[in-house]
Amino acid sequence: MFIRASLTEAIGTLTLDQPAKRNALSKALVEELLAALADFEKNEARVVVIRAAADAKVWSAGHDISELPEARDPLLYSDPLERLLRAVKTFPAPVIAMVHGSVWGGATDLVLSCDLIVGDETSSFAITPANLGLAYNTVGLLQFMRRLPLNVVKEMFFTASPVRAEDAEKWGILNHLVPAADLEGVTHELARRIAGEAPLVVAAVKEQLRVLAEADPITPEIFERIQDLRRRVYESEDYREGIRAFHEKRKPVFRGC
Ligand code: YXS
Repeated sequence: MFIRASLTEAIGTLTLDQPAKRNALSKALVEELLAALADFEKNEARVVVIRAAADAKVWSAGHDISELPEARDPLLYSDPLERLLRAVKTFPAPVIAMVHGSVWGGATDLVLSCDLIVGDETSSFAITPANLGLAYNTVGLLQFMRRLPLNVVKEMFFTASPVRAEDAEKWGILNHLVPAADLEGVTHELARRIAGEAPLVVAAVKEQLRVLAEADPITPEIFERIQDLRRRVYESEDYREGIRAFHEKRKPVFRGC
């Protein structure tokens, strides 16, 4: 088991707990999260909290790099991480990310796909395709564009640097930045408050906001241009170098080809 799941007073809690791989979102860990979310839906959870174990320094290291395919689109619609992001966005109740520790890559997309985010002073958020030579996907870019100012999105993607907690609050990644000692209390108070509201209204408003926010008309030409741009990246030697460098635990040398 790579996660722990519990449901108390209509509040579901998912705890990422695979410290040996820094809670990397592997297919196996994601399948457990998806199964737990399905169980929460069946048992009519009114709020879900996603968190890491209390002593984790890394909330999640993002996509499991050892599972990233080479020389083809690394983030297909059917990719486990993409399936998880859609499950969180369509879950019929609010999902709160409770963040203690650093968040990397696709895990930052997961946190931004949650409905509310509460972090403490140890929280940081990085999106790292530029570290790997990886072609990020359109749904993911749109998720960032909807949640953050464009200049902030560009700085995060162009630098792949972690956004520290105070900037995460300033830029709107966090709903609330609280001291680590208060993180669990504040998050659960928020969850309890939501769980006490009319669940049909909360579920309908969440889904209405999702379908309205995702109503992006993309013309066929835009679609094909994006595919062309991404194919050049994921078929590049730089992408292969990025993956190789991670496995060899060294800094990649990107040559722009
Ligand atoms: O060497 P062992 O077997 O002990 O395993 C090491 C790492 O290989 C493993 N690990 C990971 N395995 C698969 N996928 C990962 N993302 C991943 N991250 C870590 O966990 C063991 C401990 O790692 P170590 O020694 O580096 O831990 P640390 O405490 O010194 O450093 C923690 C991190 C998170 C700062 C460091 O592990 C790190 O930088 N990890 C990679 C973070 C990252 O770049 N994630 C992006 C993944 S790609 C993704 O999410 C998107 C597709 S995108 O690229 O677009 O953002």
